[in-house]
Amino acid sequence: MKNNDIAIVIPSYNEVKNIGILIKSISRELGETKIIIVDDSSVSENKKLKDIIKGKRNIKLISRLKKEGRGSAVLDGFREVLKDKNKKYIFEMDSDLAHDPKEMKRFIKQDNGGEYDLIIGSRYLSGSKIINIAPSRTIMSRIINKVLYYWLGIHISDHTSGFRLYSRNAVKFLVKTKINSKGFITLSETAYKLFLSGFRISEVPITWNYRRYGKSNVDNKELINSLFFVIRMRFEKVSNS
Ligand SMILES: Nc1nc2c(ncn2[C@@H]2O[C@H](COP(=O)(O)OP(=O)(O)OP(=O)(O)O)[C@@H](O)[C@H]2O)c(=O)[nH]1
Ligand SMILES: [Mg+2]
Repeated sequence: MKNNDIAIVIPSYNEVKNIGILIKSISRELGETKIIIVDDSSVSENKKLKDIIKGKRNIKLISRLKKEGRGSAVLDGFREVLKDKNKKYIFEMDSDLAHDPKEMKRFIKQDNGGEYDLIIGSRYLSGSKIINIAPSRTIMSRIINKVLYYWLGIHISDHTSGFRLYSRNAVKFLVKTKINSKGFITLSETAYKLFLSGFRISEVPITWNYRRYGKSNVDNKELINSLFFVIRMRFEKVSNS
């Protein structure tokens, strides 16, 4: 895998403090790899972001200026990636420093030059670590993940991790598929739809850090709504794709 084959899609909402640190650490790991930031912050926050990335030709900023959900942001990023025919491997990661670019090598190694269509960075494998995160948050996440494991019959340990590596084929499939959710639960919907269509899925252990700055975008209401969404999802299967 050459660095020129890789693109990284990063959703962001009020992450100005984190993004500068993140892009430096990505460039330490992968050099001047293509980065697509899909930002939903307000005009003033977005302007600060523009200043941070000024002059960096490998970074493309898509400014939506309205909070439209993590999932829909990543899909917009995917559409942008596909414009460049060279990009064969597409990472997705959070912008709050929860995901460490140093771990990208592990995904690349696991993929072994294209063995998988989706590799999920899992918080729940042996070798995974969760740092500085309140037990109540992890318990809720674990409950959702257990429900998904049995209910959807897709045997992965972490359906809602936003640190992932996709093949170009998987990304092409996802932008053509009807995706019904918009928030973090899109992560489960995309994994499920790839699974139902026979794409090759695997996981690697990751370390999940609590966000360095800023505040969470997920509230209890979204968590509960997401749980009902995935429960209904099984009945819809691929009929709407
Ligand atoms: N573009 C865009 N990005 C979003 C939106 N909601 C969340 N994000 C980004 O998606 C990533 C995950 O959101 P977080 O708020 O960190 O959710 P979380 O990781 O479950 O929660 P905490 O880390 O506890 O805050 C972060 O990088 C956010 O900036 C959104 O509506 N639009
Ligand atoms: Mg986070």
